[in-house]
Amino acid sequence: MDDAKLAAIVEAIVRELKASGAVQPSAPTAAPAAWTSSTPQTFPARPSSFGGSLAIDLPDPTTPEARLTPRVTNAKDPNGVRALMASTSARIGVGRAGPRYRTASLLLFQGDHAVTQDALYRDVDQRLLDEFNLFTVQTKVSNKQEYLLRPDLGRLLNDEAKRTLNEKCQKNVNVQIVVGDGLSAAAVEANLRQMFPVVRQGVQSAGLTFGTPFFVKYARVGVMNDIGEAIKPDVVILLIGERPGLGRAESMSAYMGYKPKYGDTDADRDVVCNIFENGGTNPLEAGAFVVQIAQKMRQHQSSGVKLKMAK
Ligand code: B12
Repeated sequence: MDDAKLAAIVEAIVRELKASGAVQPSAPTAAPAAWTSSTPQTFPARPSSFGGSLAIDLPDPTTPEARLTPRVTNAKDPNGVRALMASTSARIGVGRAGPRYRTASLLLFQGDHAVTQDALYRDVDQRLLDEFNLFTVQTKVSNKQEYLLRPDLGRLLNDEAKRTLNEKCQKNVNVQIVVGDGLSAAAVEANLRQMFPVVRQGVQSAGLTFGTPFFVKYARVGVMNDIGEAIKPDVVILLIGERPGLGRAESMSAYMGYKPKYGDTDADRDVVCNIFENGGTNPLEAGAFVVQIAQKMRQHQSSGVKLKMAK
């Protein structure tokens, strides 16, 4: 369906909703105050691309206040419920409406799900890649849909990528850093700026050679093998977006391997995971940590399970 048809359908639905009184056309109002479950409000109208403006009589379920509002009715210890909710990102204290979720819980769930979809389907901002002079090569995947359906293709560089790496990259380096989109563009955007310079500086001040960095589009972890074969580095560090959790899209991992080659599996790799600020592995610390691991890999000439056995 093309955009014009879609717009016409949406416009018709909006007209119907307005006619039925389900949504009210209105002029913009002041910004909403903090929301609590007991204070129904009308929210400022957003300009609509269909002419006029809409006010949907629902509070934003994703604000910190809304997230931490207990939905349990008649709790014996309301403050206790609040404290428990504040102590975890798990969805607790959601209460119920009969056998179902309350509308606010359902909307929050859907809002968080949308965040994960955005992170997954979006491309990493080209300006960020330019900032670090990362040129792009691609796996054998040709679009996002295929990326999701064919993880095997995301583990293989396409022929052009192999030629490009051969032309542009320094070979036989001590440490090769690679950035991959993986399952979250948001994760790369949230952490690369902090982590990349720490790794580069750490590698260089350890007296090791730092390979020509690049970006792999539609990357899976296993693509490290092809990279190892193409560049022959001692250690590959692949910074890649992790599968987003509900509402948490900015978590990045550093997967690492010693002299990765065809046939290597995850048993030959190590991972520093959950890299994000405020609650995860801080990206600056993660940068220093992966340099240490790279040094250990070189020292013991192994990675993954073999490295664990060697230590
Ligand atoms: C999906 C997932 C899996 C899936 C992978 C299936 C698949 N083909 O995608 C399954 C369920 C098989 C799995 C298994 C394991 N996993 Co896992 N997994 C994850 C998860 C939720 C997301 C990973 C991701 O997004 N990767 C990025 C995408 C782009 O990679 P991908 O190419 O699509 O998939 C590869 C990686 O996910 C990799 N992988 C997955 N888990 C692990 C663990 C290790 C140690 C390594 C080296 C690789 C690896 O395997 C996939 C195939 O190559 C993370 C959580 C997180 N916060 O990252 C945990 C996570 C990475 N897994 C973890 C662990 C411990 C394991 C197991 C060792 C558990 C066990 N005791 O059996 C096994 C090891 C499996 C292996 N491959 O050797 C830990 C790693 C902790 C650490 N720092 O060592 C994490 C961080 C979860 C956690 N918080 O504890 N895992």
